Amino acid sequence: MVMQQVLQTLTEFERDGFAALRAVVAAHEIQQLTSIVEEARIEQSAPGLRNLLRRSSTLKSVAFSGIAFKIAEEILGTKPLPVRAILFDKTPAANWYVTWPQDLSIPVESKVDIEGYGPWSMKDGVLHVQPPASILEKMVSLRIHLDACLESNGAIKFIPGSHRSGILEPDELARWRDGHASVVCAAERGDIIAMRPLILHSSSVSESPEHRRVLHLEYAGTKLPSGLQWAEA
Ligand SMILES: O=C(O)CCC(=O)C(=O)O
Repeated sequence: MVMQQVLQTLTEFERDGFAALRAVVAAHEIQQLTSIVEEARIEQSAPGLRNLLRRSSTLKSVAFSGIAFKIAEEILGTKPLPVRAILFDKTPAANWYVTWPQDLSIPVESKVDIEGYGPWSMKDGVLHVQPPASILEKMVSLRIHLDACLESNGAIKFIPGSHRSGILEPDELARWRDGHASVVCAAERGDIIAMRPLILHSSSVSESPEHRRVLHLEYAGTKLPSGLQWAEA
Protein backbone atom coordinates (compact mmCIF):
# COMPACT_ATOMS: atom_id res chain seq x y z
CA MET A 1 0.00 0.00 0.00
CA VAL A 2 2.76 2.43 0.97
CA MET A 3 4.84 1.63 -2.09
CA GLN A 4 1.75 1.97 -4.27
CA GLN A 5 1.29 5.49 -2.91
CA VAL A 6 4.96 6.27 -3.56
CA LEU A 7 4.70 4.99 -7.15
CA GLN A 8 1.56 7.04 -7.71
CA THR A 9 3.29 10.23 -6.61
CA LEU A 10 6.61 9.71 -8.43
CA THR A 11 5.67 11.72 -11.54
CA GLU A 12 4.34 14.56 -9.39
CA PHE A 13 7.48 14.36 -7.22
CA GLU A 14 9.83 14.66 -10.21
CA ARG A 15 7.80 17.55 -11.65
CA ASP A 16 7.20 19.53 -8.44
CA GLY A 17 10.22 18.56 -6.32
CA PHE A 18 8.10 17.41 -3.39
CA ALA A 19 5.26 15.04 -2.60
CA ALA A 20 3.21 14.29 0.48
CA LEU A 21 2.90 10.62 1.41
CA ARG A 22 -0.03 10.26 3.74
CA ALA A 23 -0.14 7.94 6.78
CA VAL A 24 2.85 5.91 5.64
CA VAL A 25 4.67 5.50 8.95
CA ALA A 26 3.13 2.96 11.31
CA ALA A 27 2.26 4.17 14.82
CA HIS A 28 4.88 1.90 16.40
CA GLU A 29 7.64 3.32 14.15
CA ILE A 30 6.56 6.89 14.98
CA GLN A 31 6.72 5.99 18.67
CA GLN A 32 10.16 4.44 18.25
CA LEU A 33 11.51 7.45 16.32
CA THR A 34 10.01 9.87 18.84
CA SER A 35 11.72 8.06 21.73
CA ILE A 36 15.02 8.03 19.83
CA VAL A 37 14.99 11.77 19.12
CA GLU A 38 13.83 12.65 22.63
CA GLU A 39 16.64 10.56 24.11
CA ALA A 40 19.19 12.30 21.89
CA ARG A 41 17.76 15.74 22.61
CA ILE A 42 19.59 17.48 25.41
CA GLU A 43 17.37 20.53 25.81
CA GLN A 44 13.64 20.02 25.46
CA SER A 45 13.04 23.59 24.35
CA ALA A 46 15.70 23.57 21.61
CA PRO A 47 14.24 24.12 18.15
CA GLY A 48 16.14 21.21 16.72
CA LEU A 49 19.11 18.94 16.75
CA ARG A 50 21.65 18.15 14.04
CA ASN A 51 23.96 15.17 13.47
CA LEU A 52 21.38 12.67 14.71
CA LEU A 53 22.82 9.72 12.81
CA ARG A 54 26.03 10.25 14.75
CA ARG A 55 24.26 10.75 18.04
CA SER A 56 22.07 7.65 17.84
CA SER A 57 23.15 4.27 16.52
CA THR A 58 19.55 3.08 16.90
CA LEU A 59 18.37 5.83 14.59
CA LYS A 60 21.08 4.85 12.15
CA SER A 61 19.88 1.27 12.03
CA VAL A 62 16.25 2.39 11.61
CA ALA A 63 17.36 4.72 8.80
CA PHE A 64 18.82 1.65 7.05
CA SER A 65 15.82 -0.59 7.58
CA GLY A 66 12.61 1.36 8.21
CA ILE A 67 9.94 2.65 5.89
CA ALA A 68 11.97 5.77 5.00
CA PHE A 69 14.73 3.59 3.57
CA LYS A 70 12.24 1.73 1.37
CA ILE A 71 10.67 4.98 0.15
CA ALA A 72 14.10 6.48 -0.61
CA GLU A 73 15.04 3.32 -2.51
CA GLU A 74 11.92 3.59 -4.65
CA ILE A 75 12.47 7.30 -5.36
CA LEU A 76 16.21 7.08 -6.04
CA GLY A 77 16.03 3.78 -7.92
CA THR A 78 19.12 2.48 -6.14
CA LYS A 79 20.28 1.40 -2.65
CA PRO A 80 20.08 4.67 -0.73
CA LEU A 81 22.61 5.77 1.85
CA PRO A 82 21.27 7.71 4.88
CA VAL A 83 23.65 10.66 5.13
CA ARG A 84 22.08 13.15 7.50
CA ALA A 85 19.34 13.35 10.13
CA ILE A 86 18.08 16.55 11.75
CA LEU A 87 15.23 17.15 14.16
CA PHE A 88 13.27 20.33 13.42
CA ASP A 89 10.86 21.47 16.11
CA LYS A 90 8.98 24.70 16.65
CA THR A 91 6.90 26.19 19.42
CA PRO A 92 6.26 29.88 20.14
CA ALA A 93 9.21 29.67 22.56
CA ALA A 94 11.56 28.04 20.04
CA ASN A 95 10.65 29.50 16.72
CA TRP A 96 12.24 30.55 13.49
CA TYR A 97 11.28 31.62 10.02
CA VAL A 98 12.91 29.80 7.11
CA THR A 99 13.37 32.07 4.11
CA TRP A 100 13.43 30.24 0.81
CA PRO A 101 16.76 28.43 0.79
CA GLN A 102 17.82 25.47 -1.29
CA ASP A 103 19.58 22.81 0.82
CA LEU A 104 23.02 23.11 -0.70
CA SER A 105 25.52 21.67 1.75
CA ILE A 106 26.31 18.12 2.76
CA PRO A 107 28.14 16.92 5.91
CA VAL A 108 31.56 15.45 5.18
CA GLU A 109 34.33 13.87 7.22
CA SER A 110 37.28 16.03 6.20
CA LYS A 111 38.34 18.63 3.68
CA VAL A 112 39.58 17.41 0.31
CA ASP A 113 40.25 19.81 -2.54
CA ILE A 114 38.13 18.62 -5.43
CA GLU A 115 37.01 20.76 -8.32
CA GLY A 116 33.36 21.78 -8.04
CA TYR A 117 33.25 21.30 -4.25
CA GLY A 118 32.97 24.41 -2.08
CA PRO A 119 32.41 26.62 -0.20
CA TRP A 120 33.20 24.76 3.03
CA SER A 121 31.56 25.60 6.36
CA MET A 122 31.08 24.26 9.90
CA LYS A 123 27.62 23.52 11.32
CA ASP A 124 27.38 22.34 14.91
CA GLY A 125 30.99 21.12 14.80
CA VAL A 126 30.59 19.16 11.56
CA LEU A 127 32.29 20.12 8.31
CA HIS A 128 29.95 20.81 5.40
CA VAL A 129 30.61 21.45 1.74
CA GLN A 130 28.52 22.51 -1.22
CA PRO A 131 28.79 19.73 -3.81
CA PRO A 132 27.94 20.12 -7.50
CA ALA A 133 24.23 20.05 -8.38
CA SER A 134 24.67 16.55 -9.85
CA ILE A 135 25.15 15.14 -6.31
CA LEU A 136 22.18 17.06 -4.84
CA GLU A 137 19.96 15.97 -7.74
CA LYS A 138 20.51 12.34 -6.72
CA MET A 139 19.44 12.91 -3.14
CA VAL A 140 16.06 12.90 -1.44
CA SER A 141 15.05 14.31 1.95
CA LEU A 142 12.23 12.62 3.80
CA ARG A 143 10.49 14.70 6.45
CA ILE A 144 8.95 12.21 8.87
CA HIS A 145 6.22 13.91 10.88
CA LEU A 146 6.33 12.89 14.53
CA ASP A 147 3.60 15.47 15.24
CA ALA A 148 1.03 17.20 13.08
CA CYS A 149 2.54 20.18 11.29
CA LEU A 150 -0.19 22.49 10.07
CA GLU A 151 -0.25 26.04 8.75
CA SER A 152 -0.60 27.36 12.31
CA ASN A 153 2.58 25.64 13.49
CA GLY A 154 5.00 26.33 10.70
CA ALA A 155 4.16 23.87 7.92
CA ILE A 156 6.72 23.78 5.14
CA LYS A 157 6.04 25.64 1.87
CA PHE A 158 7.54 24.92 -1.53
CA ILE A 159 7.86 26.64 -4.88
CA PRO A 160 6.97 23.76 -7.21
CA GLY A 161 9.49 23.08 -9.97
CA SER A 162 12.24 25.27 -8.48
CA HIS A 163 14.51 22.22 -8.03
CA ARG A 164 14.89 21.76 -11.79
CA SER A 165 17.22 24.71 -12.44
CA GLY A 166 20.24 23.51 -10.48
CA ILE A 167 21.92 25.70 -7.88
CA LEU A 168 20.27 29.10 -8.24
CA GLU A 169 22.23 32.35 -8.39
CA PRO A 170 20.80 35.04 -6.06
CA ASP A 171 18.98 36.85 -8.91
CA GLU A 172 17.48 33.60 -10.22
CA LEU A 173 16.40 32.69 -6.69
CA ALA A 174 14.70 36.10 -6.32
CA ARG A 175 12.90 35.58 -9.63
CA TRP A 176 11.60 32.19 -8.51
CA ARG A 177 10.62 33.53 -5.09
CA ASP A 178 8.86 36.65 -6.38
CA GLY A 179 7.41 35.30 -9.61
CA HIS A 180 5.98 31.91 -8.64
CA ALA A 181 3.26 30.82 -6.25
CA SER A 182 4.19 28.74 -3.25
CA VAL A 183 2.30 25.74 -1.90
CA VAL A 184 1.85 25.03 1.82
CA CYS A 185 2.30 21.35 2.60
CA ALA A 186 0.61 20.59 5.92
CA ALA A 187 1.10 17.14 7.37
CA GLU A 188 -0.32 14.87 10.05
CA ARG A 189 1.65 12.64 12.40
CA GLY A 190 2.73 9.61 10.39
CA ASP A 191 2.93 11.46 7.05
CA ILE A 192 6.20 11.83 5.16
CA ILE A 193 6.93 14.76 2.90
CA ALA A 194 9.54 13.84 0.32
CA MET A 195 11.54 16.75 -1.09
CA ARG A 196 14.50 17.33 -3.36
CA PRO A 197 17.29 19.28 -1.60
CA LEU A 198 17.31 21.80 -4.46
CA ILE A 199 13.67 22.87 -4.07
CA LEU A 200 13.09 26.36 -2.66
CA HIS A 201 11.38 25.94 0.69
CA SER A 202 10.26 28.08 3.58
CA SER A 203 8.32 27.78 6.82
CA SER A 204 6.59 30.35 9.00
CA VAL A 205 6.88 30.80 12.73
CA SER A 206 4.61 28.65 14.85
CA GLU A 207 1.64 30.20 16.61
CA SER A 208 0.63 27.01 18.34
CA PRO A 209 1.88 25.88 21.77
CA GLU A 210 2.16 22.29 20.51
CA HIS A 211 5.52 20.87 19.46
CA ARG A 212 5.86 20.05 15.78
CA ARG A 213 8.69 17.57 15.56
CA VAL A 214 9.89 16.69 12.08
CA LEU A 215 12.65 14.16 11.62
CA HIS A 216 14.43 15.21 8.43
CA LEU A 217 16.30 12.23 6.95
CA GLU A 218 18.47 12.68 3.89
CA TYR A 219 19.42 9.86 1.57
CA ALA A 220 22.05 9.90 -1.15
CA GLY A 221 21.75 7.88 -4.32
CA THR A 222 25.28 8.32 -5.57
CA LYS A 223 28.83 8.04 -4.30
CA LEU A 224 31.06 10.99 -3.47
CA PRO A 225 34.31 11.32 -5.42
CA SER A 226 37.18 9.31 -4.01
CA GLY A 227 38.72 10.82 -0.92
CA LEU A 228 35.56 12.58 0.22
CA GLN A 229 33.40 10.84 2.83
CA TRP A 230 29.99 11.51 4.28
CA ALA A 231 30.33 12.55 7.90
CA GLU A 232 27.25 10.81 9.29
CA ALA A 233 27.07 7.74 7.05
O1 LIG B 1 11.09 22.25 9.36
C1 LIG B 1 11.26 23.34 8.81
O2 LIG B 1 10.65 24.35 9.13
C2 LIG B 1 12.22 23.44 7.68
C3 LIG B 1 13.56 23.66 8.18
C4 LIG B 1 14.51 23.71 7.08
O3 LIG B 1 14.34 23.08 6.06
C5 LIG B 1 15.68 24.54 7.23
O4 LIG B 1 15.85 25.15 8.29
O5 LIG B 1 16.45 24.60 6.23
